[in-house]
Amino acid sequence: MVTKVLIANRGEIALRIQRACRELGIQTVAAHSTADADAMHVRLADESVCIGPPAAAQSYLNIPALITACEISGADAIHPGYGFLSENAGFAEIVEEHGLIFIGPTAEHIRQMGDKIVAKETIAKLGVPCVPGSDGAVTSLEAARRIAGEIGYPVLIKAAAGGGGRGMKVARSEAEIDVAFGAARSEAKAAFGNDEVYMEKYLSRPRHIEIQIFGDGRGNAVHLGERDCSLQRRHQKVLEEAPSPVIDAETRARIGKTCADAVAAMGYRGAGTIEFLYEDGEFYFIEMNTRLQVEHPVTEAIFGVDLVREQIRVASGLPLSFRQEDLVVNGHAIEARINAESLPNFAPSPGRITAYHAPGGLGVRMDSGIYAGYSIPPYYDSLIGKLIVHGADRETALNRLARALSELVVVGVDTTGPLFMRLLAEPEIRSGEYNIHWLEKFLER
Ligand code: MV4
Repeated sequence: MVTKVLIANRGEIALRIQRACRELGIQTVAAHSTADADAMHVRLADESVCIGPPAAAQSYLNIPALITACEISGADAIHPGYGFLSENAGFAEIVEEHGLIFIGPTAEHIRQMGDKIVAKETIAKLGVPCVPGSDGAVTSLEAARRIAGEIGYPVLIKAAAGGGGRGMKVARSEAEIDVAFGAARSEAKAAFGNDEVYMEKYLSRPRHIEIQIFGDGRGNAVHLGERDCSLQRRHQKVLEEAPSPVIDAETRARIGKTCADAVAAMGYRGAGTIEFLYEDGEFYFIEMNTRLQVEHPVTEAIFGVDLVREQIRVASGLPLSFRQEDLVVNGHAIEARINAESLPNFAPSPGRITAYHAPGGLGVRMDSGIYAGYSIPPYYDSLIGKLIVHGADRETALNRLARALSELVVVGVDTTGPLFMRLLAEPEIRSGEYNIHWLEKFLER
């Protein structure tokens, strides 16, 4: 087992990783920027090392500083959390070249899934259903027009280096293909320095359903069901739940097995998420994420497992502590992302928190690094906490979320907390009848 983990992240996820380490008897090192010297995870860590100034490029993304911090502190492993360097194959490679353990998949698997064309080709070959589309990259307007004609309009042009919705363009008819293709390529070039694009049939009203998988790196893998992450705004998830209101046990077992078998065949190590669009009862693969995700706690709640613990175990060469047959869904969980943002525009709201009270009680988990007197720095993501509720069924979880929200107090900055009370009053949220466009339409009214 690793003995000392350097946490190359901040905020609630740094604290989350630290908690798993402490329960395993592993020492922790908080690598932090100057802006995060007062952060809760830094205060609670066994050791801390300042790795640079506030700008992420000079601190949380500063690879030499992180490697040096391991050398100074004697850390033998790095947990990257999510965002920052978590899906940077070059970083994973450098970590290993320095004799350290990267708590995540191999650099090769990260690289493979980072290229969305390679990812789709790899995953399709392993029997996972994909969105109909181009066979690889689309390199000319003529090819784009021909392929769009074959798959049928509307089509979506996506960046190979993309993900998370950047560099995507819809063409609703042949008249739009020229502009869409050109715009997708130039946006991709500007955003990623790579203008390679591919094409898919555009699904007009899908849900976003993702399957949590876990591999031991030795050809064994399990799935931990799905999360429904359809409630998003500008490609930022707002509320996630598990299980999905529209997936039954038989469907979960079938798509779950397809995913687990695929990643087992790859020899995948660690946590991963296979993202699907789900429309008219069919799953269509879109991307695979090779990191721990923000919304992992809803999966932890319904399966009663600690995913960070498992990440550390498999990175240390230990087997997974559960088998597929041990993984049984228990009840329903919902996560509400609490961002320091002002409604209705979701404008960042950094500043000093003067008072804070976290909700608690049965089935309530608040993952946050904030405290009364803490100043939220303006340099990073606005996520300041995640409120996760768990209950025997969806109705219980929804009511528990309302109850927990009524206890949450954050004074000094605005948060997205009040949004969830309004969402919980919506009949389509109560019934689970929403898709990826529902939230943005709701926010327009
Ligand atoms: C799609 C799609 C419709 N059809 N692909 C957006 C982010 C990226 N991960 C994939 N995305 C989409 N891909 C096809 N073929 C619609 C989206 C999409 C979306 C997906 C998930 C959650 C929210 C979304 C919001 C807008 C568009």
